[in-house]
Amino acid sequence: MARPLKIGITCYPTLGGSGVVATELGKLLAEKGHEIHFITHSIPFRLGQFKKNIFFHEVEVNDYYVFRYPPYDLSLASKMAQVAKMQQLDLLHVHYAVPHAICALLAKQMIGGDIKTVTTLHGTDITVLAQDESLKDLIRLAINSSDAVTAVSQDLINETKELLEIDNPIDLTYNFVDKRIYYPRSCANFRSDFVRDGEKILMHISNFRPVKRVGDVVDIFAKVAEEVPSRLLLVGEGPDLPKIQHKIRSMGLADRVHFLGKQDDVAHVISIADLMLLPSEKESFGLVALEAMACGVPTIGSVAGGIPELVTHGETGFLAPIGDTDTMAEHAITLLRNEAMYQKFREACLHRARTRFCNDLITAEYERIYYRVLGIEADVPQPI
Ligand code: GMT
Repeated sequence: MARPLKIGITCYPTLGGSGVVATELGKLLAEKGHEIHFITHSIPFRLGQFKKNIFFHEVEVNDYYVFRYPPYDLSLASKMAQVAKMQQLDLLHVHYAVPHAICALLAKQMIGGDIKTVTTLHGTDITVLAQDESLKDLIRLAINSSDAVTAVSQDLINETKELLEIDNPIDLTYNFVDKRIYYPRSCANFRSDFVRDGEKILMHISNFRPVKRVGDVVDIFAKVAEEVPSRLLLVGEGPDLPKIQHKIRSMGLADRVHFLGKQDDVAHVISIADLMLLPSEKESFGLVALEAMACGVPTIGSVAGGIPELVTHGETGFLAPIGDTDTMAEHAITLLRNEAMYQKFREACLHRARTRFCNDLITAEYERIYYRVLGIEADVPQPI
């Protein structure tokens, strides 16, 4: 086995799937003996308690009075360079291109090029930000300057190559869940807080941004609730929440919809659901659908972005064109009414999450990429 590595990880530590994936990856790599240095503006919220091989370096921003906007990006780049030098890092792995990949490039230049950089694209850094002409060239530069670039779905790779005219190879590394955390939890008590007499639970978890189309979630639920006694649980917070609350009231659904706000223990919360709804407009991967899959909960969603690579239509869930809430509701009703079919889907979900998207497999894929860019011969064993 090759020597353990010293890796700097930068991500958005306090929000979103990209921060979750980056933090969980760091924890898993540390368990495997690598030394992990998080270089972020605050402690990643999923980091948990003190762990061996994990270090945290806080980026402090200089807010001198002449600055209208304190230069976080410059402080980050300089912290990356400082930590890389002091800790003799082998590489910097940045999650989300903007601004992290550019900061990594700057850091590399500051220390004279003696470090490798890996950039993981997560979705909106390409599908939203790279559409902005003022950022496009910068993102292209960041990608072309990285020693390796990974993306969380084939769809995101295709979109990145097309939009930014990138010819360099991009590695496909799907997101993953830790099978020691994401599995069906027993939750009878918690479930009975929301439902009675065999009612079903439909759930949606997101940051309530327009791309999530939470209005469609409500429309799907309204159609399902006409046919199957059910409740809708909404988890998370975000800009569209007031609009959604208003929609729910005006459709007379208020007594059947529950708002849970932000939740930390996602595996427990998801385990009480019968179906996950993900009708997004854009979704490079859809981590929440994977978390649901690992807890045995099928997803009803749209065919946006990378969702079809994750959710197998007719096996681990059902997909329909974006905005086609009638078809999504029909699929949900079919599945909820047919117990044998539901159990088959549930088994398929558990199997797929444990085999194709498990932590051991994806962590090994990242390790192979690290050793490759460092030019180190390494035989990272393929997990069984
Ligand atoms: O979904 C979001 O708006 C948050 C965003 C993020 O940066 O955390 O999520 C993106 O990255 C996740 C982790 O790779 C993916 O699972 C999400 O699909 C992706 N979101 C979009 O593409 C909209």
